Amino acid sequence: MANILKKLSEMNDWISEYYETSFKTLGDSRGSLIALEQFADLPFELKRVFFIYGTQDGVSRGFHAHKVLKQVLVAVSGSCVVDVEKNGKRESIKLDRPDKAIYVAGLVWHEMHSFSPDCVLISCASELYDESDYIRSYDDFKAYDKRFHTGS
Ligand code: T46
Repeated sequence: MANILKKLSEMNDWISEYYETSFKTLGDSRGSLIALEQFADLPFELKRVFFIYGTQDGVSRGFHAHKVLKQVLVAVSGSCVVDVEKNGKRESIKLDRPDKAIYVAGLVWHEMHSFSPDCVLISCASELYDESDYIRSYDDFKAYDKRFHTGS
């Protein structure tokens, strides 16, 4: 475990975090357009895009952290709330505009809830799908998070 944590720590050293971000909207009389380019708007090489939609009323999703994967989440339609937790601090961020997003690095616990019926939540991700990158146990996440921050 120590070796894995050292590697994760090195890989995530300056990006192991989350933050709100916004995209430049290109618009004219016809309407709006947002373009996302890797490295410019997404702080990583883009390897996968997936979207969540048709979420049933009262459903919450997520409940995991990733070891390595980084992603940018944006509700291109409707709204939802993303709870993020890192280093013992938990925050709720509402995504309700196509130009508002959250960057979520590895080792950040995240839960999504309060989906509006028309919500389409898009994730631009830095990795291909790999179940072994998921930390789905909250207790395991707390152990990773504690060791990541204390180094022990
Ligand atoms: C994340 C949040 C924001 C695949 O086979 N390929 C994929 O690319 C994805 C994303 C999922 N799956 C499978 C894995 C599960 O059997 O689809 C099923 C549902 O995935 P999951 O329960 O992980 O969905 P969420 O909404 O809890 O989490 C998803 C992403 O999996 C995750 O990476 O960060 O959205």
